[in-house]
Amino acid sequence: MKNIDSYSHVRGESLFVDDLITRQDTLYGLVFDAPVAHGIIKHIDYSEAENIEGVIKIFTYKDILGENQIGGIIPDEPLWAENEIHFWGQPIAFIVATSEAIAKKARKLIRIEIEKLPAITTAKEAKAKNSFINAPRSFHLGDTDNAFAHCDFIIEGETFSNGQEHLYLETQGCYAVPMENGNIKITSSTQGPTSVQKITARVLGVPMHKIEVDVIRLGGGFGGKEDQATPWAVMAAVAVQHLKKPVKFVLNRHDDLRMTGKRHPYESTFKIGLTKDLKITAFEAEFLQNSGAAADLSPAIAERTLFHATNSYYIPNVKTTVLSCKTNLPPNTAFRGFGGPQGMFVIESAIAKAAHIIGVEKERIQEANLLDENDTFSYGQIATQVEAKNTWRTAALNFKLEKIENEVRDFNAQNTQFKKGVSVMPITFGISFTNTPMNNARALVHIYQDGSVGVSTGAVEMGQSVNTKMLQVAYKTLGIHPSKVKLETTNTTRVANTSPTAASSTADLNGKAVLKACETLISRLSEVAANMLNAKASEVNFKNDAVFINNKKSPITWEDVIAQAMLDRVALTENAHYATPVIHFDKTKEKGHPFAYHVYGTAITTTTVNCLTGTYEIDSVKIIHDFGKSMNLGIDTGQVEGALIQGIGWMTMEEISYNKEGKLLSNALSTYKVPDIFSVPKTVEIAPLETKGNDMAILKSKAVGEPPLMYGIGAYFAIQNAVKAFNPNYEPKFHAPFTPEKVLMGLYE
Ligand code: MTE
Ligand code: LUZ
Ligand code: MOS
Repeated sequence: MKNIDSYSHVRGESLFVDDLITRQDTLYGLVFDAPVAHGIIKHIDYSEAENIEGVIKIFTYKDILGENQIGGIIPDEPLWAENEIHFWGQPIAFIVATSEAIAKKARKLIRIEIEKLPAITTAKEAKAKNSFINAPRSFHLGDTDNAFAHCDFIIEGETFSNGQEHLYLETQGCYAVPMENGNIKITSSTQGPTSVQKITARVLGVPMHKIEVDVIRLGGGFGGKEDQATPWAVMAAVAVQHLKKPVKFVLNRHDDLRMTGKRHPYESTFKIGLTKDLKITAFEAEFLQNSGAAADLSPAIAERTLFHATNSYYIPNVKTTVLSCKTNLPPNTAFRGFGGPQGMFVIESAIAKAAHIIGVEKERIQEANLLDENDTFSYGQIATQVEAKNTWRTAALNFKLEKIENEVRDFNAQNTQFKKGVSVMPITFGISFTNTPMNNARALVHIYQDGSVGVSTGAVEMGQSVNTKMLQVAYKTLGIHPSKVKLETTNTTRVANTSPTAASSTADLNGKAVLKACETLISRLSEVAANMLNAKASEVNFKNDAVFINNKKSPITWEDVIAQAMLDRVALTENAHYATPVIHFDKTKEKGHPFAYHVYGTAITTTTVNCLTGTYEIDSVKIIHDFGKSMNLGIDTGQVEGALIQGIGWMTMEEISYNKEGKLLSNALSTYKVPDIFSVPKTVEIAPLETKGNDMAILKSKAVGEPPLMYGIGAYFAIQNAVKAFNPNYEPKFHAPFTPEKVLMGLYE
């Protein structure tokens, strides 16, 4: 089944926030933000700006009737700065005018005097100055000290992975409209409608029921709208509360790039110990997370770094620590993989360095340490239904890894200007919010009296096609034609108290709720149909828009049963709640069973480096991916492709750059390079692994949104191998992204 939005997308008919028909008295918002990264506000003069014709009001923290506080996990972030500024781009005021152009003109006329303070821009600097978001976290397994004492090889090193801009096609935005009695309806481009509702209520000082949040769909989120869609919606709502007029606020690309956080840059150190037979017996790592100026989701992201610090390997002795370092950058936030990729880059770097020093191929160490059934993760969960070795071996066999390696060797022996490199990248990713209480969802299913169906869930459609999957669950369970099912917008009045659409778990959590609701409706309708046909309810079965008795088609249709149910006064609406069973985690011990299951896979990447220029191409990426039993292979393959390219972008070309003063230099698409059609590997092959599937996954179809991003890490090491093939003096460095500039330096160092 195709994505149900594809027709309206292609015709340009799909609605996003900026497409909404606005009320004629709509006003437009624009943020006035900090022009330095750290400082004390001495004086602000709004008078000139306020005097422009068409400027209605400029809002500051003084206009907040509730709390000036938007922090989610930790209350450490004001909506608008009060006296101190903590990052370049921090919102200070909100200009509301009759047009965007007027608001822009006004913004230029605001005069601000700031006493500058020194800015911290790197995690290392923050650590040196004891500037942290919260206390460090550590995971322990076994005894690393003892294990290192018995190792044949001990290798230490350091790594850096840079941030990443989400670059959702649709920038952040919202439209807030006053309703009666002080109620406000906000249409927001958010992954977290409940967060928007809750934080808006807090800042406005009103109960949550006064705020309705509606989400049609997002033009991409990638984690960037899990927490950071909220401030804009709250600002618009504050203005609505005062002015009683609708306010629309869609950020332009420059403002969005400057004011929003990104993937966290990490500076990390590692120590890895191996025995002669290439078994990794000990691993220690310290991760310095550049959290930015406020917590946002950083503590949860830091936690996931620890969960994925050993990737697909079983290491019996592990000690990992993460420090969320407070700097003067915009608060960094969720981004596909959520700290997992940053952790996995470090263990892969450690293995690469060990391989280089020991003088073996990296793959030999990787393969010797792949996770097996019943191995223990450092957080105490026992690995089951493990497919690490299976995906590795299937990839090696099906894609002829040995042949690829030989061809690369031959090519390199015959060529000097061009060198090829190959890498193998296994992934293991845990599915569930690591914060156990968040693993729940609800669905509201209405069967209308003509037999058509409306489904509401807490899931937000952001291009990942979750609505299509929800529709599949509903029509299959109800036994009706897909055209009878409609997915409603995501709305807090229909489905409340939702977790954000995140952690790749949306289809699992909301899908299980849809399944439950539909099953309850079917059992009720079975009684109705049984009465109509003088049969037993247990003999009734709904299929192809008809009623079957003992699998024999009866003359009664779906519509007939619905009509009878109306006459019998049987409820045609069901609301279901699903909470993931089994999972738990004890933060005091840092042990438990946090994940419903894991997703596995292995990618083989080949690249060609031009050793004259340092430029490179990714020749091919061949992947064996564990989809479980995919409920929609077209959509799931699309997710793997998109995530792979996003991962390659992070590892090779996307270079976020701030200057020493904390000003974003890569502040436009002319200075920030994302993968385009020309940087896509010439060959991408994705094959599903044959497995039994997992019962905790919706219809045994495993979560797919985030895990494949980490295949992109393979590109880094493939390029590194090509550099090694050209320059025998090259000392491997682990400093992503591996841009052509860095490749060139490596080729000639
Ligand atoms: N795919 C598209 N097209 N657009 C997106 O914004 N976000 C990713 C992934 N795939 C995203 C996407 C992220 S970060 C997550 S967590 C998952 O989708 C969320 O959706 P799911 O839980 O339904 O997989
Ligand atoms: N968001 C979150 C996430 O709040 N908790 C998580 O565990 C998570 N994991 C991945 C992506 N987003
Ligand atoms: Mo995805 S980082 O969980 O939004």
